[in-house]
Amino acid sequence: MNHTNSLVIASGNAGKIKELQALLPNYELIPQTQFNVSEIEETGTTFVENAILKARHAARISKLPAIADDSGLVVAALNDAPGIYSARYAGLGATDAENIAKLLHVLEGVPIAERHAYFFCVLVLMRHADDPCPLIAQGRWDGCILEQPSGENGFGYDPIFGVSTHHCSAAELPFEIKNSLSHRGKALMSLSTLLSRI
Ligand code: ITT
Repeated sequence: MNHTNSLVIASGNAGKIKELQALLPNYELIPQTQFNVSEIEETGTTFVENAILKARHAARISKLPAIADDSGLVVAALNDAPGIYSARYAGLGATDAENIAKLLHVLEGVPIAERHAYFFCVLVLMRHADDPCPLIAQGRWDGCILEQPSGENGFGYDPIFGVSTHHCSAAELPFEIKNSLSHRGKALMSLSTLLSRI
């Protein structure tokens, strides 16, 4: 296989991989499983640390440039939880539905005016495992936590993330519209600027 313009994507999340591939049409994103890269424990305390851990691990094992996405939902009324623990909010291996149910439960009775939240995404691109200058980009998408899930598109917390500009949930947005508004789309724009400089 010719690996020019190929990047190993250090993720096991199919929703993320689909969005990132659409946002990076000039690159072929190769899932890390094709190189037998196992999921690494996310021991960092910030999105940046965890994204670096994931990208470095994938680059080390695949011996190719790797890109990682660490992202999550930050809820003001919950002291910024679930944050970096978004994927495992309802426990290790929790499904999206279980994470959503837990979040709705802990926010029960909290009025809409106090349900502000934002998605945050950090993308890290490492040219090799010992890259001393990884490219790091971030993006944020502000919204609120709805009282009930709505919509079928997207993944994760999309059904309960209210998009005030479009008066719907993120899961009701068409794929391209979500990518044009989202934390991931914004991080990718910023990463593309960094890439164009090297
Ligand atoms: P990888 O580490 O393998 O990439 P992961 O799902 O464990 O997959 P994270 O640790 O970065 O990834 O956790 C991100 C979680 O945040 C994800 O599982 C969703 O629950 C949530 N999330 C991130 N971006 C989202 C989006 O665009 N829409 C909905 N939920 C999102």
